[in-house]
Amino acid sequence: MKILVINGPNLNFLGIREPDIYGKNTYRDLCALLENAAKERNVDIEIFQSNHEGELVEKIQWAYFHKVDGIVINPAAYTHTSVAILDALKAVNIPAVEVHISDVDSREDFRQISYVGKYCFKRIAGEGFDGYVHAMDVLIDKLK
Ligand code: CA2
Repeated sequence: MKILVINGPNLNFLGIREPDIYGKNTYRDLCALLENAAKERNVDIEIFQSNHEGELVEKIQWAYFHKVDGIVINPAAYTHTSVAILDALKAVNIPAVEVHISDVDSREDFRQISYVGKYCFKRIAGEGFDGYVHAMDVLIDKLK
C-alpha cells in the first residue's frame, strides 16, 4: 500500500513561528513521525510540501501515474480557496483524508470553508501532528 502525504504553504515553517497555534515541533519532526508510523504499519510513504498551488496540483496528478492508493492532505491556506486542488483530487479519484494541525472550526470564519473537503471522505482537525497518523490509519482501514 502506498500513501502520499501532501502539505501546503508555510507548513515548512512549523516550529519556527506561531508555536502557540501549530506547536513547537518542526516540519522535519513531522516527516520523521510519519516515516516511523508508515514503517510500523508496513506501508510505503511519500511526503511532499510546497508553497505553490500548481506544484500541489502536479503532485496530485503524479499520484495517479505512480499507483498511490491513498492521500493525506493538509492544503494549509489553499484549503479555503483552491478549486484547482479540489478538481485535481476529483480527477485522480484516489481516496483522500483532509487534515489540519489546528482546530480550524474554532478559528476565523474564513477557515470554516473547505474546498478540498468536498472531495475528502474524512476531515481530522485539532489533533496536532498526531492528526496525520490518525488520517493514515483511517485511510489504511478504508483501503484494506
Ligand atoms: O491547522 C492547519 O493545519 C492549517 O491547515 C494550517 C494553515 C492554515 O491556513 C489553515 O487554516 C489551517 C497555515 C499553515 C501555516 O503554517 C505555519 C506554521 C508555522 C508558522 C507559521 C505558519
